[in-house]
Amino acid sequence: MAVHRNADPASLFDAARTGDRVALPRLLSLVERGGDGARGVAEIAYRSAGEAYSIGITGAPGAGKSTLTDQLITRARTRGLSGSDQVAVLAVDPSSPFSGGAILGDRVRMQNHALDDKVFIRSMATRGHLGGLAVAVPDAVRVLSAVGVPVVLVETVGVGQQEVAVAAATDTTIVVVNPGWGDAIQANKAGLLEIADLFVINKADRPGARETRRDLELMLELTQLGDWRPMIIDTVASSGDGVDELWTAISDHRDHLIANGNLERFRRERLAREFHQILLARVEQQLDALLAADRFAPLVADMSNGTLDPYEAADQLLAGLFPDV
Ligand SMILES: Nc1nc2c(ncn2[C@@H]2O[C@H](COP(=O)(O)OP(=O)(O)OP(=O)(O)O)[C@@H](O)[C@H]2O)c(=O)[nH]1
Ligand SMILES: [Mg+2]
Repeated sequence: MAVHRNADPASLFDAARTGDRVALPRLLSLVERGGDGARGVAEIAYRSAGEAYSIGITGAPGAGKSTLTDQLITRARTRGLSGSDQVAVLAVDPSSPFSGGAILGDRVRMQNHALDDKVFIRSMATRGHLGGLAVAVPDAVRVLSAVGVPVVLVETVGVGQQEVAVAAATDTTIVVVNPGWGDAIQANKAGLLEIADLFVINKADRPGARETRRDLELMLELTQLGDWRPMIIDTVASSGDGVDELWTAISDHRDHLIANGNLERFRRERLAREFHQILLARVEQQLDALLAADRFAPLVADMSNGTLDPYEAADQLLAGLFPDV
């Protein structure tokens, strides 16, 4: 089915569900761009019960995330999760102003699947989306889910707080470290330890994998764990060694989440966080509007001549914004 450039979200969804390769990128562009277009897409995506299972892959720059993701695509195609064989990848680059396929390195690394029509690869950056990537990426996963994609891999560079939050907003989160002194400690500092469901020591063909495992185990000893103890898996992504074990571990983690009801519970908690992000962004917009309307200036004048303190001023302003609270 050919889709008109200015097609509405509903027809784009219909087309994407029948496998239209143009409609899906268009939907994701709308999500990324934010504004009214994104709202129209979200409205449909939220109402369509999808079953996508999301897997986050994060770690330091160059850790081998894309090479590993490429291997995981193959596992998703051949072994699936609950029998499915389709897979989508979102390669998230918060620092990039480009999107829609501009991350060259990632693309090259996943080239093996370029001609496979059951594999959908998409790069993502934030543009106008209210709430930023922390909301845009889950929205994108929801769109993929709504069009029937069963497995979504989300690759993010685990450097800033925002990126870590994006990686954590998946059903199974994989943290990739490398052998060598201090790598696990760096990951801990970046806040990656607490979000990991699985650790991968990639480039295990290099010396130091045993030491890195020991570091991770030591740090896990010192961490308050829930009822899931993160597994540690050695891989050589460039040859595929250990990737079958990793796929099994992903599947085990998923089974565990389903068995104890945590899959639904964690998804609900993530929704609550997204909702919070959206509200925060909206309130900030309202404040900016007030600022533009010059509601601040008289208050600041009163503060500077000593007739008003900023706390009282905030009370006054907020009472105007939220009269019922
Ligand atoms: N020796 C060795 N090299 C690897 C392995 N996995 C990946 N590499 C190499 O490491 C380099 C970085 O790999 P990428 O997959 O691009 O790493 P990345 O984490 O996606 O990098 P960014 O997206 O730039 O953060 C490439 O040259 C890979 O070929 C491995 O298991 N062993
Ligand atoms: Mg990469």
